[in-house]
Amino acid sequence: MKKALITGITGQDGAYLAEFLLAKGYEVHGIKRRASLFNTDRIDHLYQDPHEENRNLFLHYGDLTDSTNLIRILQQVQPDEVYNLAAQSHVAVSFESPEYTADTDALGTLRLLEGIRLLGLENKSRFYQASTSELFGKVQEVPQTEKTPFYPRSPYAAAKLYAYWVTVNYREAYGFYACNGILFNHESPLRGETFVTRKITRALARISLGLQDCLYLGNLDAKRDWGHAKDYVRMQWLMLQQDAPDDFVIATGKQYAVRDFVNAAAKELDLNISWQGTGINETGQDTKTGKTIVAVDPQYFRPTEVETLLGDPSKAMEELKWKPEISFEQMVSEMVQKDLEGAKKDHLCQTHGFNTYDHNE
Ligand code: NDP
Ligand code: GDR
Repeated sequence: MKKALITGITGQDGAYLAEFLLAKGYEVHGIKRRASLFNTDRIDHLYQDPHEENRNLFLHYGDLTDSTNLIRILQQVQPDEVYNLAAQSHVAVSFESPEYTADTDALGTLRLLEGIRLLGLENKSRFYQASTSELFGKVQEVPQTEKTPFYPRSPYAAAKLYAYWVTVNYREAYGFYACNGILFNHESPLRGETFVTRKITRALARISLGLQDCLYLGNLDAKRDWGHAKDYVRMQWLMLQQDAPDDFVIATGKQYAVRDFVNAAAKELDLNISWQGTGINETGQDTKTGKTIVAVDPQYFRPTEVETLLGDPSKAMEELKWKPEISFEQMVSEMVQKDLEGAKKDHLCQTHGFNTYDHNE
């Protein structure tokens, strides 16, 4: 039975990847940060009681900023595959916490690689690094491929740039089987609530039931190549199953603006939005009620923005025989329907006199 170690198992990709690997018969080990709450919502359906026999999912407390515990876990698990998904992954937050972002996303990657090397596991443990389209930042070429030059535009992207290159370096210097997946944005109902897609689907579902008045967003013109997380974790595994390690762009090759995403999510809820104004004065009205349900709030603008990203996944398609199976429309629909379920529960509580609380971030 193969053993996989996933950092960031409590995150969106970690949850999908754990499910995927368990279905393939892996013994899965995940690193989870100590928090004051359980914080395992995304993997609770996979959880197995520690007293159960024949368990195949194990959680270990740890943190990418603590090399001693990373080394201990690596030594204990002796993984065949390490998926480094843990990160302070929010671009806007990285401007607020740049040092922590660098410590986790850049040095955290180094700590893991060095741990593998110190333990002499470089010939055993294949390594996947969660690299990102944010590396392209201020894009130098359209569409972006594995050969497009990088130009990071945030402390997050700069930290991930270090992680990208140190992964390449350990491959070249010490013969690691180490790969970078340069993944473009990927979403799902498990996406964190403060990323733009999930923020939109949650808010519009709540607005459709009268639980919220308005959705406040930043740059509506930003364009992204959005895929589904389920399709992308399959690719993370595929990269570690080849004869030789390499780096791959994973994308859909299609691009939409944030405004397009809002329109697609609204359509799924039978809402129709008419847009007026431009820039910070742009608003979206519900055509049935005339009420403003989308507005721009400049607090969501970033000091430096990545305006447009569009990936070319040809290499992955040709060499790994990968192609995305879930369309943009299917993904939006799945996210909206899941958030509508949650909103309906809140609505039911409220109509029976119970308070529910929500964040509008
Ligand atoms: P999430 O933000 O959903 O999950 C991040 C995970 O990392 C969580 O489990 C989080 O734990 C954990 N984590 C954060 N800081 C630390 C730390 N210091 N030590 C240990 N664990 C930590 O991200 P995604 O699942 O969306 O993304 C997975 C990876 O892929 C990330 O590295 C991200 O940067 C990268 N990526 C994501 C893309 C996307 O579109 N989703 C695209 C390209 C790259 P906790 O639950 O406790 O917060
Ligand atoms: P991104 O994702 O920065 O691309 O990073 P996010 O969803 O946060 O932003 C996408 C674009 O939407 C614009 N935007 C807003 N973003 C947020 N979060 N909230 C808003 O209100 C809002 N309004 C407009 C942003 O300015 C941006 O242009 C994600 C993360 O998962 C990274 O970890 C990953 O590396 C990249 O995708 C690829």
